[in-house]
Amino acid sequence: MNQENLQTGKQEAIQGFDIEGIFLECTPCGNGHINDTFMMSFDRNGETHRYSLQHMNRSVFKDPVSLMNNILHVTAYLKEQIKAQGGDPQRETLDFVCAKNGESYFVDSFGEYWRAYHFVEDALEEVKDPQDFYESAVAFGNFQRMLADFPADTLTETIAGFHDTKARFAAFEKVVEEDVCGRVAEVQKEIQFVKDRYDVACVLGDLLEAGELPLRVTHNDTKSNNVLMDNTTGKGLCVIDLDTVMPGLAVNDFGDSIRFGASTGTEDEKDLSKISCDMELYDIYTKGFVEGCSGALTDMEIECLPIGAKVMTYECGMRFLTDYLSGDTYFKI
Ligand code: ADP
Ligand code: GN1
Ligand code: MG
Repeated sequence: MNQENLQTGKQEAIQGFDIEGIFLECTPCGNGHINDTFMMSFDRNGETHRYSLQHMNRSVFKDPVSLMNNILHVTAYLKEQIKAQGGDPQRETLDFVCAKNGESYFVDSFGEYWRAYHFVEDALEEVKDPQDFYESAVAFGNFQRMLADFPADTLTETIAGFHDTKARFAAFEKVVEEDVCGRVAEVQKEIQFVKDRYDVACVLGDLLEAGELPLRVTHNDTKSNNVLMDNTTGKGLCVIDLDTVMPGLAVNDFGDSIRFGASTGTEDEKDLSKISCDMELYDIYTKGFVEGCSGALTDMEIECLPIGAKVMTYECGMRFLTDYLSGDTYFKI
């Protein structure tokens, strides 16, 4: 969607949700790679109320209505669990605002889909130190524990084969062969790196097929900026970015957090000598995640956690490389 249409669609969306009060402002927010996120505020009787407004990425999520149904069911289920534990269901999971027509999403005049959530106040997505990282692990572990009995067959697969690393490998090989942007020659070393590790692409899929790892309802995008940390308690408060909640592997949820959070550098660091896996952070996260899952993980899952870290790191690198070779069409970079 071009910038001009996005701005027009955004203005329509601001009016499209069932929010009382006088509109104050709408500013870009967050640093996600997929959706366009804004923070909008309204004045109601002299008090400012904030919301996150998101334009859903239609080229990534082909069926936004089913996606919103997933989120509707998952958040309703989580709210019951949170209430039962004495928590605050308005803050501890995403709480969305309906459009004026009663739907959970708004469609603008370009046919683009928008949604609005109550903004989670007094919380930050930033993991500043090992203790925060531990708390984010507990939050992702808890998330999985709370969804342990969720009826998985009611969820639509929002991105087919999202963590099917073997299928990702096949897609990667195809773009290398096609070389539509003429970029293959300059990244030979990286391409070879991926090709030399085909066994990493297969290992978890094979274990799943053999019935050695269970399919669970998982988050599937567990980088630490997808959990908001409570400014007051320092605990992981609200797991966000629920677009990819669907059946998956617990070890992948673990692994993606390690990929992102136990790295000694940021995701887009160009000086690769700065990048390694901090094993202290690795241990801290493992402790938090296993505690958060509260005994729900099988022995085999626990044994495979390190493999999950390797697979998710490999897969994500391969996906970014695939996107580079395709002309940067998927990730916002
Ligand atoms: P993406 O799929 O693009 O990563 P996210 O759903 O993760 O989109 O949202 C992007 C960012 O917007 C988050 O990292 C967070 O900073 C902010 N955000 C989204 N929803 C909320 C919310 N309800 N309350 C507070 N911040 C939010
Ligand atoms: C994307 O949406 P965001 O920025 O939280 C991507 C993840 C990647 C991640 C890498 C739906 O996550 O799979 O691991 O970028 N999400 C989707 O930063 O593709
Ligand atoms: Mg995100």
